[in-house]
Amino acid sequence: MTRQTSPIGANASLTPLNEANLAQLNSQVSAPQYDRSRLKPRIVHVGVGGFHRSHEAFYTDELLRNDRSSDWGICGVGLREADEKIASVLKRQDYLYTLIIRHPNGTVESRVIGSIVDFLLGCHDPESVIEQMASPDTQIVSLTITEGGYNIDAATGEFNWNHPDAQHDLQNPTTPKLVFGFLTEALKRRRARNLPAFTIQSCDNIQHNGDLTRKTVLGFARKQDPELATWIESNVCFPNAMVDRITPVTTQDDMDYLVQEHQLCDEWPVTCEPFCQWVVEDHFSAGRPAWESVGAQFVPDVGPYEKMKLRLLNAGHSVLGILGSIHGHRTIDGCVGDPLFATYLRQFMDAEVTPVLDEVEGIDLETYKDTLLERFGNPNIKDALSRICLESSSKLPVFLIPTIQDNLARGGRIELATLVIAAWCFYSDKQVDQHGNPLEIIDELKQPLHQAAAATRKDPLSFLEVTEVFGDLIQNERFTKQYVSMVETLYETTDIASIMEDLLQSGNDPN
Ligand code: CS2
Repeated sequence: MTRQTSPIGANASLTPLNEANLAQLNSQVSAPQYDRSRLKPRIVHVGVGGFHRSHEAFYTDELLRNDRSSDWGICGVGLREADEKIASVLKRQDYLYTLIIRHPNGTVESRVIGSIVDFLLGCHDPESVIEQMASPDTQIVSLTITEGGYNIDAATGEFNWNHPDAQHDLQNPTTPKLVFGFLTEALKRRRARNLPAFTIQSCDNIQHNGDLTRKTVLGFARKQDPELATWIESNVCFPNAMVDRITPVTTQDDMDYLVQEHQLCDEWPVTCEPFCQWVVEDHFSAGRPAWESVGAQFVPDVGPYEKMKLRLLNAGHSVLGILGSIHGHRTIDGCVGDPLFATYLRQFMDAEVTPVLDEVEGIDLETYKDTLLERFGNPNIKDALSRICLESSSKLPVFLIPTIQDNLARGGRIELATLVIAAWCFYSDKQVDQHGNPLEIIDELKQPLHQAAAATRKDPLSFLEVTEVFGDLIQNERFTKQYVSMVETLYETTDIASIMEDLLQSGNDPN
């Protein structure tokens, strides 16, 4: 086989990543040895971001490497115009990409993942996506659509049917925009064709992600065809799952690393930490890969695992993300390298989160928290706070606000979490750190949050009036009293570190 070289003339020995070049890769790059041509797109995955590529696609690649008889391939799907880039990069690379696993001690593993075998763009060709989902090959449709993709209004806890895309999908079921529209139409066709249902498997950071997906898909189906809804109810499984692997945004440095170390030209590799966890409920409508043979855990009830991970890891990220951004930190490892932030995070976990968690079988919470701090501190994972703070309006109602609510209900401590809400108000209002450097805020609710936050001087509770984020938190006097005093101090001093220090001090105070 002749090696295809890169058109970049300056470095004639650069190898572009594609199927034809797999056998020629530098021996330090671990390439799939299995025959990709016999894989079937049995999994359709919606949302092929970094996380899917470091997690489900990685587990599936590992399985294919270990079991040559397995033919579980993945067809990636993007639904938005923003997915055009990943669609074209993956196509050029025969759907291959490199996973760069960076260990804390500096060891780096580069591994080409081969489990994705196709990619479709729903925004350009919805029919192709619906038909792929409706194909007899498809046994699982999995989703990484982000917390916001579930479109839940925190004020009601329900799907927001007023969303223009939801209205569009109900009126145009064969050209949908939202994943729920695609799923409903595909299931409708499977039922009409007497094909078995597929499993819908959420891989997002949401408590009871499967149950929530089920509720929304049933809602869509009911509004169109109640009999279809009944069929879905008895045929489609929606396993809940806890997913975990820290996956920062890919940077130019990642691409340069592959070029320099391995003469490999990958247009969109993914970097991640070595840690990886997937805990899934074992309800599948039409079979599943033997992911347990490559480390996934199948359990009867994922609830306690999900809650532990969302409330400690994801909320921990948000605590560092918002407080750290105001302080002027840029990355998660930068934050935990600062003793004040590391201590604050640990106290938040110990004093406010641990008391509201349930027993988690086989997990010692103290060890779990120690491991989180080590993972966050991995100096080779430069996880930017801008990624963590991205779409905070759909993260905090899942990661942090429920802990405040639980503690309000049980008379537990709320101070450390409340400062994060007060700081988020300041962050949304000022949009700069305390040194005046601009903060890059990407959030669907950026404008309404900014407006509400900017009115704080006149009405200290104005930020909490964004009820689609805060629900009825504004009604709780204990919370609002604490919140107002923190907002006032923050606006007066703008010194987040000294407020954090004071809180830690008062938390240690025996009185
Ligand atoms: C992060 C997550 O988005 C966030 O704010 O907390 O992406 C986190 O890195 C992953 O859930 C880790 O499994």
